[in-house]
Amino acid sequence: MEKPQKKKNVLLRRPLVSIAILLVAVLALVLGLVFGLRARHHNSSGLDSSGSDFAEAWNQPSEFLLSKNFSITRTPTTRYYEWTISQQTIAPDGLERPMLLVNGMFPGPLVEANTGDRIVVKVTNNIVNGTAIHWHGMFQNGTNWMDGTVGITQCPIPSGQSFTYNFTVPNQWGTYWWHAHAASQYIDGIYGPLIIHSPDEPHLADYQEDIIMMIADHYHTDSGSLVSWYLSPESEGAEPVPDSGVINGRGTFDCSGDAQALFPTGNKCNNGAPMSLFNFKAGTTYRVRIINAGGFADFQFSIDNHNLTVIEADGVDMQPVQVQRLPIHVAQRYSVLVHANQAVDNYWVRALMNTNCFNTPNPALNPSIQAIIHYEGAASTQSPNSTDWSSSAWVAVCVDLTLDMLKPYFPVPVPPADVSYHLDISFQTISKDHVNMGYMNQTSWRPLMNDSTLFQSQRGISTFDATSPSSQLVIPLNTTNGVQLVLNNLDEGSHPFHFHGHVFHVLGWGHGNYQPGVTPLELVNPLRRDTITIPAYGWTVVRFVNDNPGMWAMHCHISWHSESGLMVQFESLPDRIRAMDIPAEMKAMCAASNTMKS
Ligand SMILES: *[C@@H]1O[C@H](CO)[C@@H](O)[C@H](O)[C@H]1NC(C)=O
Ligand SMILES: *[C@@H]1O[C@H](CO)[C@@H](O)[C@H](O)[C@H]1NC(C)=O
Ligand SMILES: *[C@@H]1O[C@H](CO)[C@@H](O)[C@H](O)[C@H]1NC(C)=O
Ligand SMILES: *[C@@H]1O[C@H](CO)[C@@H](O)[C@H](O)[C@H]1NC(C)=O
Ligand SMILES: *[C@@H]1O[C@H](CO)[C@@H](O)[C@H](O)[C@H]1NC(C)=O
Ligand SMILES: *[C@@H]1O[C@H](CO)[C@@H](O)[C@H](O)[C@H]1NC(C)=O
Ligand SMILES: *[C@@H]1O[C@H](CO)[C@@H](O)[C@H](O)[C@H]1NC(C)=O
Ligand SMILES: *[C@@H]1O[C@H](CO)[C@@H](O)[C@H](O)[C@H]1NC(C)=O
Ligand SMILES: *[C@@H]1O[C@H](CO)[C@@H](O)[C@H](O)[C@H]1NC(C)=O
Ligand SMILES: *[C@@H]1O[C@H](CO)[C@@H](O)[C@H](O)[C@H]1NC(C)=O
Ligand SMILES: [Cu+2]
Repeated sequence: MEKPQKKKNVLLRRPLVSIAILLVAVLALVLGLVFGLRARHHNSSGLDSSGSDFAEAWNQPSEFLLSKNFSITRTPTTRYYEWTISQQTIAPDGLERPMLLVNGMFPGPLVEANTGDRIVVKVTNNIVNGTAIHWHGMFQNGTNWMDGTVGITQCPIPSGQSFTYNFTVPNQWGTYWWHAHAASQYIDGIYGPLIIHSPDEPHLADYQEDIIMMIADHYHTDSGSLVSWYLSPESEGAEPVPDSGVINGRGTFDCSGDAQALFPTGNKCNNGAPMSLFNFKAGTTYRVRIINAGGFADFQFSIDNHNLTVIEADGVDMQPVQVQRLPIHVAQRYSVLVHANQAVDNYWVRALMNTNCFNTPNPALNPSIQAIIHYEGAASTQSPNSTDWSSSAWVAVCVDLTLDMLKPYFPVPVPPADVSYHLDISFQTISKDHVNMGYMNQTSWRPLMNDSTLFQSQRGISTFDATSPSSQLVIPLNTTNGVQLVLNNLDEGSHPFHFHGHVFHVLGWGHGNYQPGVTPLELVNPLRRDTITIPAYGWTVVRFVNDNPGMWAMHCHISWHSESGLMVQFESLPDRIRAMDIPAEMKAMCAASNTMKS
């Protein structure tokens, strides 16, 4: 066995573009033979109809305009949902492709609840592969097995079977989302918003309307094929670059042009695919919940002529801060207040992909993903002629807003660190097969196929011995106090790291290696959130309280990177894990689940 070789430079990750294009073309050809039903679109009636003259505009799912009728209360309720996951051919950006959808919808259905409620979702799996649904940002305190993470908290729900997720939300509110956490499946469409309300939200009185904008990159090839390519020598470590993007499931793609060569003529492509449209009333203040549900791209979000006032990040209320352009990386969420204080007209919503952070260009990609804001009373046939904010606000690198900008509304004391761990994030090429894989220290994660580390921990299995080669880097945490993590990114790309079951205090980030004692850490009311971008060749120091028993994943949320191994697990309070009463049916799913089909 040869020693793993550190990736040396940028060049190492540059692929032979021609091979990539050829491969994509072949895949598209194969997939192009598949045709099926069109997705059932969300019911968009009941919206203000004044925008209906936009021949091409698409009224986004009506449930994404949060209903005024939803009662925000302290009285607990159980919210029931029944979902069926199936494969269907739809054309989110005009080009048809098979996608994986919940109840035929893209994005999937809204989950909406109050703090204190119970959420019960019966998931029926009608696709060929096993699946699981993760409730992104939910603490799952006492119900770690409901976290929906394949190989870590459960085995996949086998094809043809159902599983019911059942958990409470006792102490959090804000903007979350749900998505498949089995291989790269969510990239193929299995995602939707998860909104928790509370009468205790500090900004509740500051807006009249509450709407969701889910932005995501979009690929024309199914993610399983893209992962196979990415984790092969051909990619030379360069991630698949999106073909387009969507806002609430809608985007546009130029079917003519050079791109045509990439797609078989049999693949139906509609050049006039409609964009999402949002009706605004002059004088109204909107809470816009922006969710990056994509797999790879970091976006810069803006609305022409309208300032954005950030009031929430990842479910944590923020002191209001005004921006014109908001960087949002994969899996992050923000709420912004938008005051409809401009002339009655039409305006562009812009989600610009930061293509600087891609290794290779995709000539077919228009990185400006757009939607329309239509003021009531404006001409309803004329496309917006508004212009983008000046480029001065553009940030060329893929990093978050600076820490001084994001100050939590409710301070929480930073716990003293009982223990501190240092983890290196890197990509390394194993000489034997020349595949560039993601590593947390010297471990590249692979999911257990017929078991989960949670179940192993419960059985008292200590496979997490650093001396034995393993695809699982599991850090046991016995302390009930604070844990500090120093995350050093040795890679040329930035990585949006998500921690399941927690928000972390973000004490600092910067470029180069973290030098203890040199860069001061912020210990007074630092940012708290569940997904933080670790800068390229940079570091981030976080702290969290280890008060939530379970096996918790912490991983890069770029789907290609988690699939290539950028994942570590924390085994929080092992004694409490042993005492957990995990439903027997979950263990039963492991027996049947060793079946990922292609
Ligand atoms: C769509 O919504 C309208 C108004 O809420 C309702 O009357 C109609 O039955 C719905 N249609 C479908 C297909 O659900
Ligand atoms: C809200 O409730 C009222 C009264 O029950 C009903 O008429 C209206 O259609 C509801 N609106 C929505 C958006 O559901
Ligand atoms: C989890 O629950 C325990 C009580 O069982 C509580 O002490 C702790 O603060 C909770 N943590 C979170 C993150 O909800
Ligand atoms: C959800 O869990 C609660 C608490 O364990 C239980 O009482 C309830 O029956 C469960 N609901 C379903 C539908 O399984
Ligand atoms: C099923 O899973 C395999 C292995 O991950 C993957 O290659 C394949 O594309 C998946 N099939 C579908 C339809 O998602
Ligand atoms: C945006 O904010 C700036 C700075 O506060 C202010 O000067 C400007 O008038 C605002 N623009 C709009 C359209 O509200
Ligand atoms: C769009 O063009 C019209 C006609 O020239 C002009 O009156 C209007 O102000 C423009 N709107 C914006 C947002 O620039
Ligand atoms: C990860 O590797 C670094 C550098 O070798 C080492 O200092 C650190 O202790 C390792 N972390 C863990 C959790 O093993
Ligand atoms: C899981 O599969 C592996 C090999 O595929 C096998 O060695 C192991 O016994 C299986 N474990 C269980 C619990 O079925
Ligand atoms: C954590 O506690 C377990 C017993 O509950 C013990 O076996 C283990 O050594 C402890 N680990 C550490 C790092 O203290
Ligand atoms: Cu990453």
